[in-house]
Amino acid sequence: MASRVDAGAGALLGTLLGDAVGAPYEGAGPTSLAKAEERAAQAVAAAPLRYTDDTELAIALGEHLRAHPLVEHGALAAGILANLEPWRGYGGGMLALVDEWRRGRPTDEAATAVFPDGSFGNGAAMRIAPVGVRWADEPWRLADVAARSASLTHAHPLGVDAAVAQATAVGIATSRGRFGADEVAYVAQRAQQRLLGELLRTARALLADHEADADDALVTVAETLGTDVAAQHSVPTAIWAAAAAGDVREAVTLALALGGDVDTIAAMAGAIRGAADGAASLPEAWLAAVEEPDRVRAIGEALAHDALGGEATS
Ligand code: F2R
Ligand code: MG
Ligand code: MG
Repeated sequence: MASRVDAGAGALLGTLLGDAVGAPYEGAGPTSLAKAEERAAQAVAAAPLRYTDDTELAIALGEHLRAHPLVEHGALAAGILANLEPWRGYGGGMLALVDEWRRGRPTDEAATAVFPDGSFGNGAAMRIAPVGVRWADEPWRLADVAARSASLTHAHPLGVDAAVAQATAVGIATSRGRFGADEVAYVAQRAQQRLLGELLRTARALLADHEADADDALVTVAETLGTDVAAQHSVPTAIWAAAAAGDVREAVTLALALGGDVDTIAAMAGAIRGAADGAASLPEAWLAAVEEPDRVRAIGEALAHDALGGEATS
């Protein structure tokens, strides 16, 4: 089993690798595993690989959690604004929301200014790995902090609950050092929203049919769970991919084969698998190809240290 510090680094670096290797193929249709492996190799060969909003927001949240382990909306919004580079490819609702913050709108009002019932995009879930690392040993606090992080930008009940599910997956992968069918069942049991719980249970059932080289089964997964930007679809799909894969490289390759919101599904699956297997399991060639691996690794390691007894101030 990976050390806790290595698991923390693995979760954050898994986010970065999945995002950066998947980004060139965001929006692509499903493809074979063989083609997906080719695509991953092509992406890595085109180094330096840029990360997108998924990692930029995970960095902002991770840095925020060092000072505010329980999440403070005003400070998190300020951290997101300070870090934000719009060219990295943000959701339209997210960009409209940050404009509301810039205009001085209170964060609780801004959360429902763009979509009256809040966003159910996967933006809160894709950035949540730092919460899973920081609160891996305290599942109730983990859920509470993940929900507070999500509700700043993705206030729809499905946007919040899917972010909690993704954080729970990273947390259980961190504390158990594994992520398989039992862990998917654990995450599904904790879902509050009926639709999300059903899709997570379906993801668990689909694992029983998965064979490592079966392209037809992948099409079934993509069609049954969904690969679009809605959190209730892409989070169960990422959780399936993490449990079906043997390591981060395979999880990212599965996301490439599934198609759709590839960078985000790969980032979320990569975070879970990276937490389970640790940073030592990550492909060196991929780490050498991506932007800012040292900064991202340091955040994951620091959060793991905090979880093991560092200062918690608010
Ligand atoms: N935005 C992208 N990719 C497109 C641009 C990439 C291109 N390469 C470029 O550089 O321009 N990817 C990123 O966005 C996704 C995360 O989005 P997030 O943060 O959740 O944004 P948003 O806008 O809140 O939600 C996304 C869309 O979902 C629909 N939606 C959400 N809530 C809704 C509601 N209550 N009612 C109706 N529709 C709702 C809307 O269409 C939102 O725009 C990730 O893929 C990330 O990689
Ligand atoms: Mg993205
Ligand atoms: Mg995406």
